[in-house]
Amino acid sequence: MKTDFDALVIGAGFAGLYMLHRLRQLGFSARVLEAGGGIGGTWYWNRYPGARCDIESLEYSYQFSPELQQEWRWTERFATQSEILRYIEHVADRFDLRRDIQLDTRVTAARFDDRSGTWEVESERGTVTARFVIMATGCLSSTNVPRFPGLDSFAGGTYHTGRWPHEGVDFTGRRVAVIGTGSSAIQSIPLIAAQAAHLTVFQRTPAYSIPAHNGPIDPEFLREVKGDYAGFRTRNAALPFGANFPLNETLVSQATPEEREREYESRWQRGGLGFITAFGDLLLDRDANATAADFVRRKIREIVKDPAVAERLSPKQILGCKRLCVDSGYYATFNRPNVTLVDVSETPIEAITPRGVRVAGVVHEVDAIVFATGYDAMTGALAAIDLRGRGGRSLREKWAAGPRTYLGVGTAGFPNLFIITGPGSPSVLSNMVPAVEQHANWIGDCLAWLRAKGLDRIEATTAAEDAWVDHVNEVASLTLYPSCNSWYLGANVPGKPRVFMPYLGFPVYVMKCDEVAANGYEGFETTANGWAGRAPRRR
Ligand code: N01
Repeated sequence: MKTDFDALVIGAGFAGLYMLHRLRQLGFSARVLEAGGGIGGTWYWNRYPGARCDIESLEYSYQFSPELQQEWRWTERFATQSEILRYIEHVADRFDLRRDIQLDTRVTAARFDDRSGTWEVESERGTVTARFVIMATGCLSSTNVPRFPGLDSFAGGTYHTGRWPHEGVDFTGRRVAVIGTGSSAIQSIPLIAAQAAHLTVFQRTPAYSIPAHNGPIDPEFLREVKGDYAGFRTRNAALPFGANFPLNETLVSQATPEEREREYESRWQRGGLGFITAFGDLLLDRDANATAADFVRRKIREIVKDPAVAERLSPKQILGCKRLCVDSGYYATFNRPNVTLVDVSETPIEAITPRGVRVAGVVHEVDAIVFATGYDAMTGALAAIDLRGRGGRSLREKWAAGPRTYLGVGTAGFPNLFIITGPGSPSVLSNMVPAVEQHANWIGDCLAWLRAKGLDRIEATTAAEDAWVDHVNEVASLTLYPSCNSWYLGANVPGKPRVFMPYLGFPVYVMKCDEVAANGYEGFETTANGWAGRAPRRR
């Protein structure tokens, strides 16, 4: 059956844009459907004060075009949201992507037609058909706003960090509540505190945060990277998180207390997420982890003047078990006279009232509430679409007890459906941009292979999927990751099954994907339907 496009890509963030480019290069016809009024995904929506990336700009960027890498000039070590969005807009223009992107088009459903082996994708704007559907819907795009009783009764303004008004919000002279203390809160709190009359932070779990020490990119480092960008990328891809976090393989027990202190201090001074690779066993051994956690708690006590507040800000869980945060002046913000920290770990938020936030019978009066309450991570955006595979099977139902994928890229029962950085792939435990490029390249190669072989249907087998899910769980169980209530486990969303979703180990994962491809897409079943044989379109 003839379809409107060879492939439909859902989402125009980093993943969708590059997928479109790759599909075009391979001669496939494609269209991107995007819910937002602009491109950029995360960087289109997350405009809260202080929003920036906590992976360094030189590596949180595409590598598919050496010219682009050389030309683009990042101004800061950690780029702001607006600079990243400018970069994405530039990429869209430079590679002429916009003509195949349809904005303001929220996909509501997609159905696989068994007979024709094609997909029908539905949005408010009608139905489009394609042989393949590629979900580039993002890992952290479906916002989580807890259902606090009385939420709708609040008289002031409410904002979620991930849906920030484009015109910005002026908090001058206002009393503001921030609920949550994850990465988004930690970035926005210092700026909101500097502007608002008063800021009340509602903290359920304190987070470990490492200073960013952000600033202009060191010109010498920039020269070095640009002198051998490909080498820089290759070296980073070989590291466990696929990012330039220098790996010290020494175990904590092999270092003296002085050596440990020196290592932690130098990582703290360097700033950023590389703190987590200070020793080889920080995410494997509780005692080892405790030494790093103690170091950060000491830093918090040094920065925060009121010992009681410092104690409340000090996390107790395993360091790195919830995603590590990176900040600019977060802990010091609690020294300001206009900032109050309310601990809601033992006494949860009871309700939102017309005038504020009620905890333990006390209403904290505010004029605005910022929900920095995170996302229905990894599965939320997929579950928001009524995806129906073979025989009308629903993805929501299939994943009711937790997501099941093969390599995070395919799922049994859903032929010709690909997921970019889906659950079961390194995704959020890696540098996202190289991770999406790796997936988009792999998917593009797979489609080209199918075409060359005269095949037009591909589906992960249940056996391969079962083995992969077991493997993902087994790897996670060897680490300390499952030990706390993180969004990696879905633990932040009430009722969500507790399953560790990302795959740990970017380099091993890439090898596995390459091996699967080299072995004729081992673990996938392929068939021919009739589309095959058409001459590839070249642009
Ligand atoms: O969300 P989060 P986020 N009552 O889930 C709290 C990426 N990111 O938007 O920990 C009270 O981390 C919740 O408490 P608890 C990054 O991967 C990247 O900050 O569940 N509190 C937590 O404190 C990050 O990890 C950048 O106990 C409630 C907070 O809300 C991910 O996005 C920047 C609550 C949510 O924290 C998500 O970060 C920003 C309730 N009922 C984000 N429900 C970069 O720099 C939830 N909370 C790249």
